[in-house]
Amino acid sequence: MKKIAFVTGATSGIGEAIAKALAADHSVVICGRRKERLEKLANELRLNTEVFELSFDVSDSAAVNAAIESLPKEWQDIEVLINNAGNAHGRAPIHQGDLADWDAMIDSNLKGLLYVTRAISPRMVERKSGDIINIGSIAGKEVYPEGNVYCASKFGVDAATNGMRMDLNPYGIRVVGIHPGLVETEFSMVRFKGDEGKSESVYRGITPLYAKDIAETVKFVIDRPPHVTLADITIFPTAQASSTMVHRQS
Ligand code: NDP
Ligand code: 8X3
Repeated sequence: MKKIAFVTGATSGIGEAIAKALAADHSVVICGRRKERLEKLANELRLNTEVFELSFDVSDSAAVNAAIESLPKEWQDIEVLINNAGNAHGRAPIHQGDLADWDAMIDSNLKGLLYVTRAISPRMVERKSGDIINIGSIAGKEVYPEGNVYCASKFGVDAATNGMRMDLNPYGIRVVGIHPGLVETEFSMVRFKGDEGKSESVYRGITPLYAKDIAETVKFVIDRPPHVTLADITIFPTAQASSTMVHRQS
């Protein structure tokens, strides 16, 4: 068995690309709620490596613990944890926000990341070894209008990442925050609840980042020698300069 990587949100977009990139030199645990997608990805990855599928909702702490406890013994020593699962749900001014959307974002993006880390990190501490890579967002560095709660969830991820790095520092565990700008995935279709027009407009007139760009960054981070931690990385498409400044060709 190769070193084990555990990737949340592997059924789509950035997580799927990370699982594919890591499969070259890791055994991978792939996670997500959609079982058919997990199965399809597992069949593809099994051509290159050992794969274990875990279907659970990261926002359900009991389900997170049950899933991780269900791992066979030989899969329990996870060396690389990629906390990627998450989404934006809606985009609205604060006085019109939808409470169910708010709960989904805080519960999955922030609490889910914490639940998974709480379940996996003790064995890293015991072994004094491991990498934890949290996929934050530029939305966790700069707020933007109508991004309120999504931004708050990602600011939370940034704070939690920096806190984890301190707490795990005595054990030689590397903790990394990767904060992408606009990446073309299913993200905007989820955010805008299947509205293709709104979703496409997010990437109109630019060459966005692609999931593979983030996966290559993750691979680069992991492949640094053990004394090097790339603690905090913001990655934009070249057309983007900040959360609110994007140069679009008309
Ligand atoms: P996608 O919608 O393509 O993928 C989201 C993934 O997260 C899916 O695999 C989904 O799996 C999983 N997921 C969402 N909620 C849950 C949950 N409650 N429990 C388990 N899994 C969940 O979007 P991206 O790939 O773009 O997003 C991945 C991460 O990157 C997110 O954290 C997002 O905030 C972040 N990000 C994205 C950017 C972008 O522009 N696309 C920019 C910056 C950050 P399933 O539905 O099967 O459970
Ligand atoms: C996703 C990037 O700018 O849509 O985290 O919030 S943005």
